[in-house]
Formats: sequence, structure tokens, C-alpha cells
Amino acid sequence: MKITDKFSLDGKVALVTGAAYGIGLAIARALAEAGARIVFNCSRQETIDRGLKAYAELGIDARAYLCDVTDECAVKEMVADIERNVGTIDILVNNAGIIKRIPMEEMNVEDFRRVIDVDLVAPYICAKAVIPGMIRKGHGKIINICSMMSELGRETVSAYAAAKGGLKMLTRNICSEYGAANIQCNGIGPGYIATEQTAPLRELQPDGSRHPFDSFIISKTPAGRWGDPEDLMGPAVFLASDASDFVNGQILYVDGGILAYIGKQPK
Ligand code: NAP
Ligand code: GCO
Repeated sequence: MKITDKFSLDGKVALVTGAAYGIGLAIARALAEAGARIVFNCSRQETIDRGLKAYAELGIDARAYLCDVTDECAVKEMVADIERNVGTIDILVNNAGIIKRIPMEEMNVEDFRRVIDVDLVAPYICAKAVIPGMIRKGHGKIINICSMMSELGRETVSAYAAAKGGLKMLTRNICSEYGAANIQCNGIGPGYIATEQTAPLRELQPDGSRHPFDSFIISKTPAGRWGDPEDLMGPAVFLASDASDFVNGQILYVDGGILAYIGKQPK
């Protein structure tokens, strides 16, 4: 097989959760351009509509489901409908996620639990729903969208860091439990990416200057910039394709080098 054929997703069915915009849309676009049939879900009809418009403008015939990933019954129904009407899911990208930036001592437990539910329990629910079909098919790819917060903490993101740290270990455990069924489960750990989720961290100040956190990230990132969702497209195709069949349980950090860098030395 030619090496370029190993990156082909022709004939594959990919479910990308929460992929109406942002990182999920970019990853789904990449998988589509590599040949996959795209299915996505969101929890709000207006987001579904926004996503379908975006895919149509990209020339991608995506199928959409209104489904909250924390609702196991709804996820099982969605997966069953996909298997009936599109085909068995070959690739699952657990992308749907939320963040609540609240100092831990001020965060109520309901908010903490909601972040854990969406960012950790839901990837378990979705993986559990697609694994039987992958086992029947004899192969599968699960990609969990982790985070720098799978490795590092920072103020106000206790629930998110706990969830993304757990998602790193869930990734390793799915690898351990299902590697023998030829299912590869890996993570992508984006650095700081310019999406709606991080928009508050990049808001211009009243005087027109950069947000202090924006300047902080620029200084902490060797690439000297925020990531773009498009920076995740190649890594996603790699982990979704035959090219990564012997890669399992790994987190591929796509972060411009931030995790490797202690930070600019004082002048
Ligand atoms: P985003 O712009 O906030 O988009 C999140 C998407 O998830 C939306 O389409 C949203 O649609 C969907 N979603 C949220 N809750 C859902 C639920 N309960 N059920 C189904 N869909 C749900 O986020 P993003 O920046 O693209 O991030 C995508 C993923 O990458 C997340 O897991 C995030 O933690 C991770 N990540 C982001 C960054 C970054 O810097 N942006 C870095 C590392 C990791 P609805 O609201 O309509 O459901
Ligand atoms: C934050 C940011 C980060 C990014 C991402 C970094 O408030 O620190 O939202 O958490 O979303 O997860 O990898």
C-alpha cells in the first residue's frame, strides 16, 4: 500500500461530537476531505442549523443529530440510527466539550458536575455506544479531544482540568481494554486555539490593547501565536487513518510547543 493510501478514509463513517463550529468542524472537514462520511451532533437546534449551513458551504453532505452527549439513551438511539441509515461507525471523535472558568471555592457542585459530565462522562458514553459496532467490524478509531489541562492546571478551571486529566486516562484505558479488538484510542491535546470557547481570553481591552491572558499565551508559546482549528486537521486524519494502526493510548499534543517551554527568560 502506498503511504498516501494509508491516510485515506474512503468508505469510512465518522461521528464527530459537537462539530458545528470550532475545533469539531475543522476536524470533521479534514476527515471529509480524506474521504470519510461525516455525522455530527449538538445539543441545540440552532447550533445544528449553523453547522449544517457550514458543511453545505464546504460542499460536505454531513448528517446531523440533535443529541446531548451526556444523555446515554439519546446517544444510543443516535448511534443505532447512524448504523441503520449511514453505516457502522468507524471513527469516533469525542470533541463536544464545555468549560466553566470559576474559582474553585466559588464554583457550585452542579457546575463542577456538569463540566465532568460533558467533558469526561460523555466521551465514555459515546465510546461505549460505538465500540460494539467496531468490534463487529474488526477495527475502530476513537479520538478523544483532551487539552493542555490534561497535563497542567491553572486558576479557575478545576472542573475542566479534572475532566481532561481523566479523559487522558480514559484514552489509555480504552486502548488497554480494546487494543486486542483492533481499536485504537488516542487523544489530541490542543494548546490554546482561537475558537468561541477561548474568545473571552482574547477580548481586546477598553484601551484597545491585548487581553493580558492573550499576551501571556503568546509569550508562553514557542510558535508565538494562538493555534487555529485548522492546525488540528492533519493530526486528526493521521489518528483516524490506517497510518496510525500501531499508535494506541497516546495523547498527541498540538500546542505550538507550549508544554515543552518554561517561558521566555527575563531580559
Ligand atoms: P466550542 O467552540 O465551545 O464548541 C463546542 C461544541 O460542543 C459546540 O458545537 C457545542 O454545541 C457542542 N456541545 C457542547 N456541549 C454539548 C453537549 N452536551 N452535547 C452535544 N454537543 C455539545 O469549543 P472548541 O473550542 O471548538 O473545543 C472543542 C473541544 O476541544 C472541547 O472538548 C474543548 O474542551 C477542546 N479544547 C479546546 C481548546 C481551545 O483552545 N479552544 C483547547 C484544547 C481543547 P451545543 O452548545 O449546541 O451543544
Ligand atoms: C483556559 C482555556 C484552555 C483551553 C485548552 C487549553 O481557560 O485555560 O479555555 O483550557 O480551552 O483546554 O489546552
